[in-house]
Amino acid sequence: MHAARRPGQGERRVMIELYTAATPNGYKVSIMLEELGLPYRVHHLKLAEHEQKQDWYLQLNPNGRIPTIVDRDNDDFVVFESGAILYYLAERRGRFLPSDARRRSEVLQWLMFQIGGIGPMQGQAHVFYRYAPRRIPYAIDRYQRETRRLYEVLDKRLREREYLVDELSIADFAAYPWVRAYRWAGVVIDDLEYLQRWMRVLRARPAVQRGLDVPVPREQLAQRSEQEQAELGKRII
Ligand SMILES: N[C@@H](CCC(=O)N[C@@H](CS)C(=O)NCC(=O)O)C(=O)O
Repeated sequence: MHAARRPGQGERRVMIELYTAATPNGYKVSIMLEELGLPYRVHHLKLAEHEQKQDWYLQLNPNGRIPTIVDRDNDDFVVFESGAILYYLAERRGRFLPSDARRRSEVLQWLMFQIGGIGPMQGQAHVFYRYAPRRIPYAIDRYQRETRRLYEVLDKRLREREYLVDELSIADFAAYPWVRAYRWAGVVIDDLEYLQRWMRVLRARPAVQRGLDVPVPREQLAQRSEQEQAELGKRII
């Protein structure tokens, strides 16, 4: 329900301001907002132009990265760090985070597995495989192998479950935008049958589809060649 995209349809009151870009950490939050059906306004930060390092933004997010939200319905409360944002929104709306203490802990375990594992490792795979000024085979191999190992942990977990923790949760929304970028990391998943099934289930959700079009429609992103995409990445880091 992303207010900025629907100017002609009678402005809905904005509840959440979302500062984001077309990256996995950004998609986690746009997917969550679409799943919740909350009215939000998108602020697209041009990472390659380092808008995320400007003073006004650092006051919202001292880490100078996306995503960040401002909750207009909670005295303009600011939340940064994608995992903390997912958790905050889940608590506020009472969705995608079970109330039962053990289930809730399981969701947090898998959420943190993504935040502390898949994100950093796959992020470095992207850097060394796509953006580094010189090719360092040890680094490429190290981060691709670690990303693949983490995917195998997910695959094993998903063998007996449709979602990471029985019901769809913020743990799925956190992991999916990263895993779907496996090709960009140069990781092969052909034999990870359960991981692929889980990706198909998530991809089939209309709200996930809408979330992936924020802040730039995917058809527009698809017009960029791999080389153009890599050039943009190089300017960010
Ligand atoms: N731990 C942070 C990581 C955020 C992050 O690394 N965001 C990237 C995009 S996916 C970014 O803003 N990069 C711009 C930069 O490094 O300046 C989170 O989960 O929110």
